[in-house]
Amino acid sequence: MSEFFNIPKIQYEGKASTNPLAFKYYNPDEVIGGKPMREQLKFALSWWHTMCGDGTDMFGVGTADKKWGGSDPMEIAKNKAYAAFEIMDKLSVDYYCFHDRDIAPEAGSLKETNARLDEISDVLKDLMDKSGKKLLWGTANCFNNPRYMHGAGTAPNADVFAFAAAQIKKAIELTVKLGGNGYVFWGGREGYETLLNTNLGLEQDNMARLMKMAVEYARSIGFKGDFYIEPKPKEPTKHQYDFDTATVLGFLRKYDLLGDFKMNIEANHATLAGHTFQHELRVARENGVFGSIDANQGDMLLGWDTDQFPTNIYDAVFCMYEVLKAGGFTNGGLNFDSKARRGSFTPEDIFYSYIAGMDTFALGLRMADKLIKDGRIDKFVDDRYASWKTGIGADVISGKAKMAELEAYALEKGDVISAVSSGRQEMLESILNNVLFSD
Ligand code: XUL
Ligand code: CO
Repeated sequence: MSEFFNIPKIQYEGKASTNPLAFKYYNPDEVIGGKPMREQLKFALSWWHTMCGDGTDMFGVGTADKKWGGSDPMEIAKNKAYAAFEIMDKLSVDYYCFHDRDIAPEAGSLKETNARLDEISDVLKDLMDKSGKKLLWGTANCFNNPRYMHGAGTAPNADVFAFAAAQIKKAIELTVKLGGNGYVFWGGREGYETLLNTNLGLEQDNMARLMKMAVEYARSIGFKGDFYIEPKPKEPTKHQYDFDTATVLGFLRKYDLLGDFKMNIEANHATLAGHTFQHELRVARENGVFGSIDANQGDMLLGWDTDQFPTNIYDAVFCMYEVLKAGGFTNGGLNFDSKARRGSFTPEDIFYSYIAGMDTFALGLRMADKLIKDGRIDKFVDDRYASWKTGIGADVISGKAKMAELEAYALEKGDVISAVSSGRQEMLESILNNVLFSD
């Protein structure tokens, strides 16, 4: 494999190391919580940010060179693949994720574009066979091209819907060809700017139609993995239909899609929706739709999707706590939908960024495992709900107690204030810090 980076393979050196090009907490084969860290964390590289994103924003051009030494579009696309596999190898990242347009640029017609995808996916397949790296999930970029300015699956125009369907069909074929166990729908422009020009009901019905067709087709060509919806409340549209996990759950139930779909929860999308990352994961877990994770973080002082590499330890602990409580990842994993800052533009910054994110989640996993083993917080929560296990609580749960029985019970008690106990939030926060930072 050609060398794009003058950087050695990143080794685990432990927390005392001061080497910036070493892992302090991520030790891939160390067993934590019953499985090697690489299996608990299932880290994935995001093709779009890492291989394509050059730092372009609405105020300026790119700052990082992401041509990877190529000059024509297909040479660049191939070099991206070689460079990506070098990054994955050197960082011990076992998975990757892509949008169709990240791995090969669009050509003059759909037919030509698809031929490019065939060519590049052969290169990817070959690299995967040689390296053992895997595809976590694939997706279609149905938001960049001007044809999707009013949406794709929710476009007001049926031709645009048909084009999006064709693109998704091909992206599913690529996902199957590359052995991916996940297919993501992120509703790029599936939302609206103003209700003055929008038929909200038809748009959502059509999105569900597209998803049903996608499932039917994927199953017919042997896809056994999970479909994911990635909730996001706003950006690029003012109101995205997949606002948050609860909203998406309502959609999946209404259109009878729950059997095939789970959530791909993104940290920064959760905070844009006014939730914590853990809230979104908990809602997904409690409703049996916890699937995969896009790991990143936002800046609490900014109101947009900054997609920063995650370095907040508390968030990582709470996330990995939910993952462990969900029984670990099945088809999903932890994709870094994260980009180095525009000012962090050198090739080494890619490595520093991934090391920061991976070590944060590795530490999060170690600490979440400690928290669960410590058991004080779980026990407190259990005890707090003890009244549901016996007496009137158990009768409510079994259905024995109805309104009349509950009234009789309350009348007999006269008052129930003596049964109410403290929530002990501060004590629990202190226990949390004690468990996390006790050595
Ligand atoms: C955009 C975003 C996407 C999805 C995949 O906010 O997160 O990159 O993860 O389409
Ligand atoms: Co994402």
